[in-house]
Amino acid sequence: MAQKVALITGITGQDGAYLAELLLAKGYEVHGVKRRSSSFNTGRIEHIYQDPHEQNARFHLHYGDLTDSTNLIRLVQQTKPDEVYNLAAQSHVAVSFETPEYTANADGIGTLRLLEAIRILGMEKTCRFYQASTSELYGLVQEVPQRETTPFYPRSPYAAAKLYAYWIVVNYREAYGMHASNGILFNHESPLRGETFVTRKITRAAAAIKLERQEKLFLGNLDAKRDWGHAREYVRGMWLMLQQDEADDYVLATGETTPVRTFVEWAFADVGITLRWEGEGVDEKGYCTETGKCLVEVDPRYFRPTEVDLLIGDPTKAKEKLGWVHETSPRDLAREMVMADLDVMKTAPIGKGA
Ligand code: NDP
Ligand code: GDR
Repeated sequence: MAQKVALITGITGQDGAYLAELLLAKGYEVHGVKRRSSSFNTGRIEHIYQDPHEQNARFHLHYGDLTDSTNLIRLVQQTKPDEVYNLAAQSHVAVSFETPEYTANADGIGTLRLLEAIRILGMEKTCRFYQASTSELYGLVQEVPQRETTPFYPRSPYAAAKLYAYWIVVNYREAYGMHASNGILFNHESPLRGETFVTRKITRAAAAIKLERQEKLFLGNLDAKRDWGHAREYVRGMWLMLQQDEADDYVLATGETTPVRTFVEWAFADVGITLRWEGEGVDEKGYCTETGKCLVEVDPRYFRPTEVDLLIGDPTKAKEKLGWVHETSPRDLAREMVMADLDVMKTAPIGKGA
């Protein structure tokens, strides 16, 4: 069988790194789109980097941006992919309130640009398309657990942009017969998770506080509940979606939900620190040790103008049609991330502003 070619946008992100690893292991030729940055932004894919001068290199990086149509057309034309995975996005929900127009441009219209590039080049019948859709589409709770048929109610500029992307993918499937699928993925984390998402912020801080490199952790809403799975397992689900005879939309989730505050307790327990909730209010104290040292405090600056309170997914369709199941529980995920951050934090800069 001829070697398959994949084009991945968002290659420098958490999912891009795991997906590239998976596809290379399956024998694909992989092309990744990265943005120009004033500093190195390829830390997550260093271990699979191949020198372009090497003969038979199967991993190639290209500069690009979802806000640049001509760039996307050229990349699709040059690489002639069998499968396109659109993972690129301004993916931070809180940041989308600060940069709503850019988020709409990259996450919403960016998806349209990529679909159009495929269509303009006459590849709509040969090139399969994966769209990184999200459980944020469910937003304000309409039904639990959330499944493919649950109505959407986006609660952020990010979710509204992803809603457009979701529907334009469905439309290109119906209008042009494209093999285009939405993966409605619930939160997935890993040691490669971006440092400003809540799980990684917590595991890094627990490790840094244990190593006496940080005094305190400031967080926002501790009562939000999320369905957290392992990113490595979720990228396998993306690939499975594109191997089906028919394109379709699928939820990937664990079916278990956990409050942010429980994740805090787990992470600190994993570094050997037992925390007690001392409450909020005038004497706001947050989470403190038995000796009265308060290590985790709530800072309203991290509250969102509109919040998504509860996410819990029902992955039955993915299990029945794709044979996809998650393996790592949220509890084990937290432990894996903490252990990895204990190593990282021995040498890494702490980083301000997360
Ligand atoms: P990350 O934030 O880790 O990665 C996002 C990637 O997109 C990075 O490579 C980033 O580049 C790139 N990017 C951002 N803006 C642009 C742009 N304008 N043009 C080209 N590339 C761009 O996200 P994840 O890996 O966690 O998520 C992957 C995708 O899945 C995203 O679309 C996200 O919205 C979606 N998603 C994620 C979930 C999760 O829990 N992780 C759940 C559901 C959906 P750079 O490194 O230069 O910033
Ligand atoms: P989310 O992930 O918004 O679900 O989007 P994030 O980890 O940012 O927030 C999860 C929940 O934790 C609460 N929270 C905090 N969040 C951050 N980032 N920082 C804090 O200090 C903090 N304190 C409390 C949040 O309010 C929220 O309720 C992620 C992204 O990967 C999206 O791209 C993806 O689509 C969804 O997951 C599914």
